[in-house]
Amino acid sequence: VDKEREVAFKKSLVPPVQLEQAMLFARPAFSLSNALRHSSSGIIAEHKRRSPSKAVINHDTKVWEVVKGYEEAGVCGISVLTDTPYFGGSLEDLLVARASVQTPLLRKEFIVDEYQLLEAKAYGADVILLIAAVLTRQRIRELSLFAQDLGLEVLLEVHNLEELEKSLMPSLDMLGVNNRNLKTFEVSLDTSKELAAHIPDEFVKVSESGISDTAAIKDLREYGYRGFLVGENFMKTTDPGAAASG
Ligand code: IGP
Repeated sequence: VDKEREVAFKKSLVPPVQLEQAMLFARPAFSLSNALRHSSSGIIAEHKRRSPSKAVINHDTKVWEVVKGYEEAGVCGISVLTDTPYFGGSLEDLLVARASVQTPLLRKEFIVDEYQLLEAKAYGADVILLIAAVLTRQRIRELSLFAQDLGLEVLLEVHNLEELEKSLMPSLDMLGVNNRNLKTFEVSLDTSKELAAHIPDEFVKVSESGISDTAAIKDLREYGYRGFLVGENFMKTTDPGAAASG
């Protein structure tokens, strides 16, 4: 049954050549890593309706309203969840975001295949996420080189030293430390603090998850972080854009 399902799924996909012909495929990407290097805020704000750890975060606001609000708040980048089963997002959300703002966009997704990178490009992303916990070093290399060829930047996410050491390679642009353990959902900013010294300077350091106030950002900045990925704390309000400008 699994095999049948896989075949049916593959048949339902848009052929790669068609993705490459999408209008957005030809546009030059915005650089998130440069935006972070030159910004004093460093905020990457996320569009997130729900998550495995919190059933409902925000089902009321529209994608375009949220991302426009974020852009007006002056964020460096916007992360758009495209995963449906766990986060209730979609590629359509990414497309709407792309039509609404000129800010670098991250496709937030569990990426395991080159096809998803073609999708990311065709739907207007500038940056893709690779999660070290679910990829071998070989796959990280292949996927990041493929992304680079498409003109997409790569944010590589780690949660511990082992994942970090296995992942370091020149084809990555940004190193993200996830403060949330994806298995236990436990959040601790100490994860970012402990790993900071092990991340070489050529990578822009990003701290992800559980960031709830400016004091935390100030603290993380001392450890060399230039990017701060914030989802829930903005999305749980009725006006995420206003929360991001606060
Ligand atoms: C945002 P938070 O705690 O501010 O809502 O976290 C972001 O870091 C989180 O959504 C995230 C994520 C991920 C989601 C980090 N890595 C990987 C899905 C997959």
